[in-house]
Amino acid sequence: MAATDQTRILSLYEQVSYTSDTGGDVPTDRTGGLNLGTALNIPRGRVFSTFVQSHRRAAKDLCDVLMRTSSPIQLIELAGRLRDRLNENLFIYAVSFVILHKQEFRNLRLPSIVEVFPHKFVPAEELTKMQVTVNKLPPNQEAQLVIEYGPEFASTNLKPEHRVSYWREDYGINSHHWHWHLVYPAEMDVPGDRKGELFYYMHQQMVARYDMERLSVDLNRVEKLENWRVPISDGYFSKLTSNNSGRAWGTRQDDSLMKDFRRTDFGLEFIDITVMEIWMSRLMDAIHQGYMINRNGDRVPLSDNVTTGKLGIEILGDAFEADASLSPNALFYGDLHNLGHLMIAFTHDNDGAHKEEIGVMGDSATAMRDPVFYRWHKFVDGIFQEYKMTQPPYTLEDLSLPNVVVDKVGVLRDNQLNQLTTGWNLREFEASRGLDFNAPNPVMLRITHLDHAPFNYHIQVTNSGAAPKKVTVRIFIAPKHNVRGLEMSFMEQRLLWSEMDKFTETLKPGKNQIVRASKDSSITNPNEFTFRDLGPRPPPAADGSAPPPANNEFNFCGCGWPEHLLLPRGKPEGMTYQLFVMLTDYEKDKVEEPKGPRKCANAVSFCGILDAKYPDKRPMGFPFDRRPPPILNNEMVTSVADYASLGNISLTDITITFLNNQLKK
Ligand code: CUO
Repeated sequence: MAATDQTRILSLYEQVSYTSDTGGDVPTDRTGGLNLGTALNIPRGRVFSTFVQSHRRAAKDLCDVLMRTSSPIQLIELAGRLRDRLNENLFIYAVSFVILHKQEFRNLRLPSIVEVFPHKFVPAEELTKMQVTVNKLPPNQEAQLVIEYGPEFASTNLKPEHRVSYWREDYGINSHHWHWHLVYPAEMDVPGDRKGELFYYMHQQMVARYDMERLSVDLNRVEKLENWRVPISDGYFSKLTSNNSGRAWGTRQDDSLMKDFRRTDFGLEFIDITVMEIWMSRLMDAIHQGYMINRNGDRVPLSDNVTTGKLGIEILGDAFEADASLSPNALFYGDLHNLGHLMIAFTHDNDGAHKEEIGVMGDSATAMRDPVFYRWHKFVDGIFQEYKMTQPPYTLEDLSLPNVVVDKVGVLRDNQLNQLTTGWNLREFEASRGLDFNAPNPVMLRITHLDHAPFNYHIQVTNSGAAPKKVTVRIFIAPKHNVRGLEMSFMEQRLLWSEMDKFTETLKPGKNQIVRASKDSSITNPNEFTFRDLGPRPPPAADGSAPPPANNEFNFCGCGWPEHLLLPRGKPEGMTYQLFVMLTDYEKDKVEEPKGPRKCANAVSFCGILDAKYPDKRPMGFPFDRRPPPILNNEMVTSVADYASLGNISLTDITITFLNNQLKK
């Protein structure tokens, strides 16, 4: 790839909100006579929401045009012509979509969304204060311009929910969520292996991790939002702006009610809560009858025990998310998840009487900041779990692996066994890439975030077979005790298990020692690329030595859980978690993949692999996605320890201690 393509792509992302044009009719000379369909219907300065069907339509219309370009130069040229005419958020979404989904552009990297839209991550007040500082600077004055943000974020600690603000408002999880919905968009006709199932699993895991975090700060697990006719107890005030002119996101007072949707500015039909309840009821009927009904009136069976065709969870995920192009019957099963986001995002102004903007629940880059996000997604997950409970428990054959015994497992950090630590760390972004401060120097943004000291898993395994054996290693953690301090039953703990890593190993006959670094996790994205990372490379040093390698040569597409939140916070006095390690037979897990180099293969567990199949044949979440068998190895199964009675599974207590200071890494 020519470096200039990457550099020129960056110019499309820079200060995208600050072009002067306010939209309107696009003269044909600017579009080259292109038909942009409904893409121009979303005004500049307004929120673009993939939860709104007409916005998805606009994105599809724009992406269809941009996908016809066949080289970076063509894309840069065409997108450059359209940039100041289109809604800024839609524009960035569409250009990013094309870069990710078109084979020819795979070597291009996306800059961090934090730098593209800083106002979606940092309160307007902080940005304005910086602008005032810059304005007061005498001409040519050199000054360090840094906006500090966190760790208290938008909270006061007066309300229990504020204890986890640092987590909900973390830049990394919000950036991950934006990327995930870009990689797996609804109604964009992109091939995505097991997309509906991944929608279920990735969001289930986000809720599991949120619950782990809540237990770290002595909060009970989040409650699902399934009664839409009672007030939502927790309000949310993001203090962010939705555009560069200072327009605020909608807010939600404590104890607000969801109301029938009556806005005309989002191109939607009016939607009643009653209709949402009917859709929920139809999904539940399908789950308990064991099939959905397609548009022809035929039955579409729902089962995860299939050898061909889609798993039931995938069909259900497509219908529920919803993706009208994949749902068996979008008219009948509706658009429940997406419209839930919207109804919640408009509790403050459901009919537009106050001309207020949508709340943060309406944008995938901001939704995870709001406590209600997790209540809504726990409801969504509850429906999926209702389905999972209809599936037969895994059998001894599914769960065990003959001739393989895990002898010992431990995690090591600085030679300390099973003692992990978390604390605070800092990450810098360049705010002046997205916002024009008219400053002499770059304006930096320094965000405080939770982090952990890196560690290694050490796993001792005996292969008593005569031949080498290829296995999949599956690692999860969960808190050992509930909020009352009691050990949990299998079913109470089941949905807390959070995937930490999944990888393959070949065991030689006899003893084996597996060492795996935490930073290699299959769920995480090791880094967010800044403009600087992706920009022109520095010239060779004066002594002729080569410049440091550019950070953009890694296999990376932006999707993935932030590496710094791989571990839950834990407690200052230490908190006990259980580490669950399971080895399964690779011959049963493997998936035949198309040949060719893998691209975007970071974070496969949550993000899959572009242009390839999801690389694990088992249902996602295995083995915790189903209830346990009543009896295993002649013993009743009551807790996870009963799974660990199998030789290929091991359970280890570890302690996570929150140091509450700057972490030394
Ligand atoms: Cu990702 Cu509801 O799907 O936020």
